[in-house]
Amino acid sequence: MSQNQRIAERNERVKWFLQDRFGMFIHWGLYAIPARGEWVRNGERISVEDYQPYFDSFQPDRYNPKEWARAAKQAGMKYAVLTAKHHDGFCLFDSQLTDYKSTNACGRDLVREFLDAFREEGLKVGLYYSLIDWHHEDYPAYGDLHHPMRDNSAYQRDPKTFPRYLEYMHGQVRELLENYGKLDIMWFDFSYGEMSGEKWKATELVQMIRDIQPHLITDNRLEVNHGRSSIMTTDPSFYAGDFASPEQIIPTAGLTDDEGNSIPWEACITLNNNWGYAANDTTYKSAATVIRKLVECVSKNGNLLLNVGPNAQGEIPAESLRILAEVGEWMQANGDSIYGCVNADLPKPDWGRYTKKGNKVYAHLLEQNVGPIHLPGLAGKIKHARLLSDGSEVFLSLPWNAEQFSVDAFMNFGRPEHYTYLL
Ligand code: FUL
Repeated sequence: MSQNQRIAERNERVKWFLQDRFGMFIHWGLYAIPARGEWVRNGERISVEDYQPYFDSFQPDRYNPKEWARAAKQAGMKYAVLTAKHHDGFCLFDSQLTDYKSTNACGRDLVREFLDAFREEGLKVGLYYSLIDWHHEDYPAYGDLHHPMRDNSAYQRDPKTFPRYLEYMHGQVRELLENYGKLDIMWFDFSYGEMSGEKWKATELVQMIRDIQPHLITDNRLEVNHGRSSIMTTDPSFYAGDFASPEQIIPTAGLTDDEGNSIPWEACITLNNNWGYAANDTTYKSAATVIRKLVECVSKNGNLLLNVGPNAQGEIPAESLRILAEVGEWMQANGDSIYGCVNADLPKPDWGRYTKKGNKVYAHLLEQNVGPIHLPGLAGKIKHARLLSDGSEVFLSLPWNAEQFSVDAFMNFGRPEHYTYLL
């Protein structure tokens, strides 16, 4: 298959993804109990034995994924990705290949319940699957790579049996593909050092995906690590995935391939400073900040996957829900400027950003009190301008064909700080 054909097939697969633009990332697992983030076991060098009590006492009685799904939908999100297995190796699904799974801990297949609930709300569904596994005895000690864990003998594993781990890992991906209905995304995480690509038997893995669920899209981390997640390989075999996955950053100018063509990408960003639940982390982003980030992603042809970290009871933290609801209010009124929108191919205005759909340009005024608004690149092209949220006309102090108009009139109405103008 030629490179062009591969790109054409990828473009076909990612159509819905580029349309949907906004998704929910959910990091949930045993680490919600210590409540210090999902890296706690590695970061604090907790041995397998000392981590075991979290498995023994994991009873998320308030887990009601229907509520999660409603919160995501109301926020304007169109898809969601749940950690089926994070680096600690705990499986939130009923794998036949391990005992280290939620059905043994709390008697529930958390992944199946998640999938049922989100599909019922009409959302697309994805599963995060960690390539790294700190629990599996055939997985090399992660400390051999870039973490001090190698000094901890209780933690270390003999890496000689790595092929067995690969069988396990491929087997689990097969279980997810075969036993859980139609999935929309497999979100692999992550490669590092020489552990990338064929070290994971990535070609085989992706072939299995194509054979079982050909429509399904994957991120690029079978090939790259989280620091390099904005990069898409130019490897002609293309197993690296369908979209790039920049982490906690929004690429300055979007992402392109070697030929300068835009590639699909999704920035994954936390709502506070942690992926997994962290009880003391109150550094939440405001709804306005989330909206800005979403607009910025879309204005550069990207998606936003916004993370929440449910607690050990199975609830999304109240503050996260509050922010999501506020984002949802904005999306309710302004979603047209997000879904299916792309880069407007206009100079970036200093007051905000443009997004675009067909012959409509959405002007997102992100700064307050900026005075007369200049519309770079739009001189003579505007037929009319409306406030997207209610359709009212935008008062223009200058003729339609001018490059600037005044929005002072809107500043005094006590409307939210973020306006979307439909031009
Ligand atoms: C990283 C992981 O190590 C983090 O825990 C988190 O899952 C993030 C999305 O990817 O690489």
